[in-house]
Amino acid sequence: MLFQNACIENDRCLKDIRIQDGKFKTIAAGLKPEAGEEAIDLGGKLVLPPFVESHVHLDACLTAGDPCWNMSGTLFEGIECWGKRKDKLNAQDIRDRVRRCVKLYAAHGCQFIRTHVDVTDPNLTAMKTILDMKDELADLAEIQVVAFPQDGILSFPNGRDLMKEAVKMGADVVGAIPHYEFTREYSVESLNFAMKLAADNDRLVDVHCDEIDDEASRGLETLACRALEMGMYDKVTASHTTAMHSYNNAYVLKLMRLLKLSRINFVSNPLVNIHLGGRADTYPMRRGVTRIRELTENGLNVSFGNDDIFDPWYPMGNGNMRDVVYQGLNISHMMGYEDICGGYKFVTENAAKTLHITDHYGVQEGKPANMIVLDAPDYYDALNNDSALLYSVRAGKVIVRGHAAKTEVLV
Ligand code: 17E
Ligand code: FE2
Repeated sequence: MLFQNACIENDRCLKDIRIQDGKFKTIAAGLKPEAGEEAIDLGGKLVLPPFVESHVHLDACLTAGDPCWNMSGTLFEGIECWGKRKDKLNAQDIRDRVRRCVKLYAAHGCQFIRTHVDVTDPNLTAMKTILDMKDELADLAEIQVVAFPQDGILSFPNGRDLMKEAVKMGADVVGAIPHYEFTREYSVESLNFAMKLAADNDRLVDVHCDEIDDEASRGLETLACRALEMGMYDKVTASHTTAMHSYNNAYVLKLMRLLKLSRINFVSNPLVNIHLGGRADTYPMRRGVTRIRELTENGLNVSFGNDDIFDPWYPMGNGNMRDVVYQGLNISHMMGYEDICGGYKFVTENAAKTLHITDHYGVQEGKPANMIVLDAPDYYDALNNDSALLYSVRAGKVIVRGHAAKTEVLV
């Protein structure tokens, strides 16, 4: 199969992409279809590697309002609502919602998903079910599962054992939630526990870290310090880090040295962080989004996630990665020309680094033929117009075919 005249990642020198046996065979200018080869002329449309969702809670997806709506818009009321919904979880309910949600992502060109799954459930129903679904969803997306202790590791009965059990069952990544533990001591101990569990079992780490507008929430320094001392480096990810928005600059100056040495990844969830953040403020009202620009300028790897798709924490979401980029760039004052053109990297290569999938990710010869085509000449235009997805190709097969939206002005 041959895709002709592709603008690969904003490159104005158009290329042709030959796919064979599920892989990118040749990427070069001037390729001609061979006898019997299907050819599609893209006419200069934008080709990107597929989008990567680096942070979402699939176990809770599509449950907003069931059994109650989050009226205050706080993280804590979200956790309360989810606690009530958790009682009703069963395998069929999870399977239906997760499949629908992964299809929503697929329809928007997303083929790789890291999902946090709550393990503060003595039955581990969601963990079992979602691990079980990985194979059957593989045609649509590669799913990576985080053992996420929503109610805490030390602050929840048998929290440590549930984490260990989830890892034994096959969770790919170890989570933690230091800012939600009962005490600062528990917070530190929970991070030590999570890091050791990951190191002992050769797993990645992704912590819900300091997701609170409390400038005294300092889980991040502990996490980064352990990542450095244990040589875990970029196997470790700090999600949210919204407290960093409220840290004083003198502290951030000192902290940045450790962060750079630690080489950990960051995930920001711009839509959800601004929605849940600042809820205890009057005016001025904080944004509650981590220091995306500063981290990026210091060479740290930052990606963006949706966090929620229509659930107790966020009442919207349809799997469109464009929205998180648009919101993320706006909130973090990254609206310079170059920032906008390169904005897709927050949901492509940066996220791929966080998930440790770069060995099989990217539009490059020899790699699995996974790519998307957007109805735009470049990413600036795609972002501004929320351009339609024309194709999503996975393992050399077109799995989604889209069409340009058409509106006519009649006067
Ligand atoms: N749980 C949590 O602790 N924080 C979040 N942002 C979500 C769930 C979505
Ligand atoms: Fe989250």
